[in-house]
Amino acid sequence: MTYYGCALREVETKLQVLNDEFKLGHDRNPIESIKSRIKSVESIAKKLEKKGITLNADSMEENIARIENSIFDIAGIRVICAFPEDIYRLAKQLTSQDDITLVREKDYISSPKPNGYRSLHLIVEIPVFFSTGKRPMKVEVQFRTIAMDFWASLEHKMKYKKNIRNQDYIADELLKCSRIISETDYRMQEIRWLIESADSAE
Ligand code: 0O2
Repeated sequence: MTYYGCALREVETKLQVLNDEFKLGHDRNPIESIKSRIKSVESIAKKLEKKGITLNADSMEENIARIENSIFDIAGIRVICAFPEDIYRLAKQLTSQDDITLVREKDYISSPKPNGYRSLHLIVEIPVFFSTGKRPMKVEVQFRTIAMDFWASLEHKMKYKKNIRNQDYIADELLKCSRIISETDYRMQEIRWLIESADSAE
């Protein structure tokens, strides 16, 4: 877990550098906030169970390798951006750095989940230098806009509520809201372009 904490800090610093650099040239921050978390042991155990992976009680090293090869989001960073274009630019700038390897990409913005969930998920691998040597570590980076984050947080809370009445109606409303939110994100982006082009014409 300590190793994963170190990997999180490395990736978070890279994102903060990109944010500061963009602010210099464009006078605005593309990143609204960054949240990091290490998956709890209980959540790791649940995910292993869901994937049907059992651990071997004899060998600790074998178990760690099994976990690391099947769960890629033990270290997770959520990057909340102002606009959709910021998400894709930051993702490209991060993954094109030569010490970062892109392991997997799931674009739930261009192809949202059937329930309306939208986010860009990257699994990246970064080398972390310890006294014993270099260790490649995987980190999941989730990029989403403020509006997508608002939707995902509410939907996540509701998922854990038991015995909800009108489940179908709620699911339908969530899907509709997800579409409205996406449309608003792109309209706000266009408004920003209009303001910027008016600025440069002055
Ligand atoms: P937590 O508590 O957020 O960590 P895989 O990594 O491929 O084995 P999966 O689930 O296929 O597993 O990965 P995927 O699709 O990249 O999604 C993983 C994470 O995305 C989830 O982590 C959630 O954080 C988020 N997510 C995915 N789908 C939804 C959704 O429909 N609603 C919301 N609110 N969040 C979603 P965990 O491990 O489920 O939980």
